[in-house]
Amino acid sequence: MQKSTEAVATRGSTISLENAADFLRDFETMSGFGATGNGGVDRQAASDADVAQRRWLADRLEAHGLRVEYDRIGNQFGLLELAPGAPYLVVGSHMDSQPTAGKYDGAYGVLAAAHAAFRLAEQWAAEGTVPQHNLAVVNWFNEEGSRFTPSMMGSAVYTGLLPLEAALATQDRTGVSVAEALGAAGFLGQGDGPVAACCAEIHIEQGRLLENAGTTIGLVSATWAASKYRVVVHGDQAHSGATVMADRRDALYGASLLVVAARELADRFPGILHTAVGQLDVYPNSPVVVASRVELLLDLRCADEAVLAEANTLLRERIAEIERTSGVTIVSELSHEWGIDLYQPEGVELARGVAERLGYASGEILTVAGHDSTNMKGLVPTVMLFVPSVDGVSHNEREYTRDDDLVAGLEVLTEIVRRLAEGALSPARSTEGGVE
Ligand code: HGY
Ligand code: MN
Ligand code: MN
Repeated sequence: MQKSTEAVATRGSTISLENAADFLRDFETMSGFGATGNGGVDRQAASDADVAQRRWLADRLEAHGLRVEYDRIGNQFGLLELAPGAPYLVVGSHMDSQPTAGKYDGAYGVLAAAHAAFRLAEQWAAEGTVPQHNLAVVNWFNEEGSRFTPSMMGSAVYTGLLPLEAALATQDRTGVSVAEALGAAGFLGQGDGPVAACCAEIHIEQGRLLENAGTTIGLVSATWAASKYRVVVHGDQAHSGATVMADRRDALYGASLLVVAARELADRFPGILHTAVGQLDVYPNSPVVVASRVELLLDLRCADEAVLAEANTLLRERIAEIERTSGVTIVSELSHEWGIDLYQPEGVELARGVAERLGYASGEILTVAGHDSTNMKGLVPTVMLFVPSVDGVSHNEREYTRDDDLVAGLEVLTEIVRRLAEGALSPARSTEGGVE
């Protein structure tokens, strides 16, 4: 059900017309950072555009009384501390983007979290309410993993899934490390960041299920599993004309067979296995030379862990076959993986109840993409929400979500943040301040 921004903003909810307009104005400003001119953005982690947008966000957070700090891996937090010493509801997403990508992916969730905090700070002050948890609006560092791999880096370090030293030492393709990039921008903080009691994230779906179902709010119940490989195909440099075919060990030919093999795997398990090779570097990449080395990143996503295991086995078998037939040597390293872990069902039910009370059609959905909440749900109770993506387009300048849906998501997130901060998913705090 699509409701106009007017309808959202006037029906006794936490979002007034003015709030909606304020949010959309901020979103317009935010979309100017790294704007590509075709409606998209290019603001990769710790790039000049990412630095500029982070500084803009810090100003907006401080203007609303939130204290801004950065942890050891550059995660940016806006802290609203109303209950001294209490743990935090960490709510937000990421502002970094893929190259020439969409302006909604991640950024929407950070701004919605900030505006939810702005609204609730006002309301709690007016009511004299001290919530059980403090609020930490978060802009996770390097969720996209385009400049520095792996993806979801900042939340992986925060949750202990990735060692800090390894993350800081990671270099981009020009040899600049995460530590150098963050240090130069002044975002290399101290400490581990706020202690989390629970987490929430809202994000565009990046698929077409919500749009097809006419559903406004996606209640994310689990993540598709993922296996991501870094592969190096080794061949032998040779003259592309003079060298007879039988003498060639063509690394680009071997890599090409692997790209096709990945796609054929997806065709073998239609609808539940997605595969792609998104990055490929050829050496020496010269017109009259047979390539001696190709490095590529191969990505498998699957709705069934047994099928993913079978696909990984089939992939290994195909790699061995390609080595035999093309004379290359293929070295593959599983560089990032996660399973089909559930989001806490009580969080899904909380979100369902809020969406229903606010009059939005909602439905359970799996996320195929990974998110920072993918990491956080293993640490604390986490609620993950989607709003529709028009035509399911994402990681593309044509990425688009309607204003009405953005504001609807903001309204639902604000109410969920209120309930989580007031202890909806946490053990009740006893009057002596302990936990019953
Ligand atoms: O890897 C992912 O799915 C996310 O987009 N970083
Ligand atoms: Mn994202
Ligand atoms: Mn993304």
